Amino acid sequence: MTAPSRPFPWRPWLVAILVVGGWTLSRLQADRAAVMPASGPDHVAVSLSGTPKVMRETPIEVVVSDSQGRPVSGDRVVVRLTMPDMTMPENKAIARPITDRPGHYRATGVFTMGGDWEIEAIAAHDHRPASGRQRVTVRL
Ligand SMILES: [Cu+2]
Repeated sequence: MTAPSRPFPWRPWLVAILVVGGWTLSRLQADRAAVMPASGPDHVAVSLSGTPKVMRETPIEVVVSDSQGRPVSGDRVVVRLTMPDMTMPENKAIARPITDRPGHYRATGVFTMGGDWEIEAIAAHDHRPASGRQRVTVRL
């Protein structure tokens, strides 16, 4: 007499597949997180030299550094000029790297009217964007 044929034990196999699959998925996600450089929240400092005047080209200097204070070169840096108290047409400028000064960028902005402005510099590259702001009052 032959032993009664037992059905194939699916259940342990299913459990094993789910466990291995879940582990693989979590590994993939960990790898993806590792690809993003852990440069921390970068520091973006905005400064003006001198007092800006309406409708004059104004040099705006931006310094980008990482969480350890080291200069970050090779970023794409955009400067946005807005007025906190009103809606204005878009006013943007690209900040270009300053030769021989790592982490330093310079843009030329034009404040189109007198009043309180905010300068925001956004730096991005292979890290998540970081930004810095500076308020300034522009006189006629
Ligand atoms: Cu305005």
